[in-house]
Amino acid sequence: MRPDWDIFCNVVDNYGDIGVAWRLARVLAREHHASVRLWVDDLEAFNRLWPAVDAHVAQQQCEGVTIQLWCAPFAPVEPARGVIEAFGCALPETYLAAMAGQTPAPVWLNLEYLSAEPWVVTHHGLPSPHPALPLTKYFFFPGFMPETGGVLIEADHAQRRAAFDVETYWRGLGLAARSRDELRVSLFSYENPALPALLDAWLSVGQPVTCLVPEGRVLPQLADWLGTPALVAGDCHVRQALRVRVLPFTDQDSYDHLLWACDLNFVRGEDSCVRAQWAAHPMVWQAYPQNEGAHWDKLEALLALYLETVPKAVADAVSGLWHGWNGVPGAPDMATAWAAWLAAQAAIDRHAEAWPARLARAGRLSQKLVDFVENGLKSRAFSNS
Ligand code: TRH
Repeated sequence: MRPDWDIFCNVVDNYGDIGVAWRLARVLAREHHASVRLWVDDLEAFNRLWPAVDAHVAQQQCEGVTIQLWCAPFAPVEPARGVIEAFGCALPETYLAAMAGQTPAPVWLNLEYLSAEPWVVTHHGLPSPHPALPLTKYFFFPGFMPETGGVLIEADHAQRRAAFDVETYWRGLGLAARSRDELRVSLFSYENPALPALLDAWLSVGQPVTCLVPEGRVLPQLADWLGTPALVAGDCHVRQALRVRVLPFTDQDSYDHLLWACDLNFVRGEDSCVRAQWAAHPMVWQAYPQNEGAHWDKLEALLALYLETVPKAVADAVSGLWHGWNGVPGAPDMATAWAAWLAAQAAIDRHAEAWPARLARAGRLSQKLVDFVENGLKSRAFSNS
């Protein structure tokens, strides 16, 4: 039977491409009762964030989704009703030809990267006709405004977060309950020149900080600062009031738990940034670094939106720390930025708690995709009749 969705994902680097594609596939299958095929060219990366996926099996079922290894040559299949190429990965030529042969042709979407930049509103949904085939691709932009494609979220996220028992979580990690003035911080980041200065700032303030670091790219730099040859999951190092603990890279749902438990989350890229916003705790975002500081525009756009309604002193404290962490020219040094952030912490907490209500106004990406495809297929059926 013709599936509802084919999602194509080419894992470029890191985990964001597969992270978004997998989250979307799960939501479409579970909440929209859709039949979903997810084509992924790197099952090893997939297995890291969803260990139930077997990296050695070319076709498998997981969470109601059919997972297919995407490899060349591409065997003929009947294309789905809605076809998503995630982040501009080019579809196989034979698959495109099969799409062109269908009546009605599938609704074909390029799912773009999330951005808060204002131009997203006018670019969302724009068509791009194929140069040779009778097919049109539409640019689908996730975003923070109702006029965009919205953001990814599960319908039951708020209930699950409310039911989450933080003390049980800490016990599961082998940690005692948080002491009164202790800060628990998660740190998911790329290599970052600002890291040593942040750690120095934590040490010099002297407030107890427990820093929980999922395995990944930042570990060599962290090991350098700690003066240890290497770090692996399970390692714990204490320097005065700072405790650094390396966590195993977990599945996506368990990573949410870490975000829900911590007082402050350092996140990066796209998916973890959105999850930290839904977690309703303060966050610091490291934008995916691009040439010539192009990512700083994205950073400014999100800051402008995120801080739209907060008093200037609080906004300055948040943006100072984000700027410092992202190496924005003219940013305050990390010691100054951290002191300002601490001084505004209570107000930042309140803002983070209120933010998901604003975020929800953007609408749910999965629902908007479903509507876009249904409307597209209806109008095609109409014009063919
Ligand atoms: O891994 P990333 O840096 O991905 C990036 C960005 O998406 C960027 O925009 C893109 O251009 C680039 O990839 C190619 O960060 P991101 O987007 O937060 O994705 C990480 C995923 O990993 C996310 O789905 C959460 C998940 N994750 C886990 O499942 N377990 C973990 O322990 C951790 C730390 C993350």
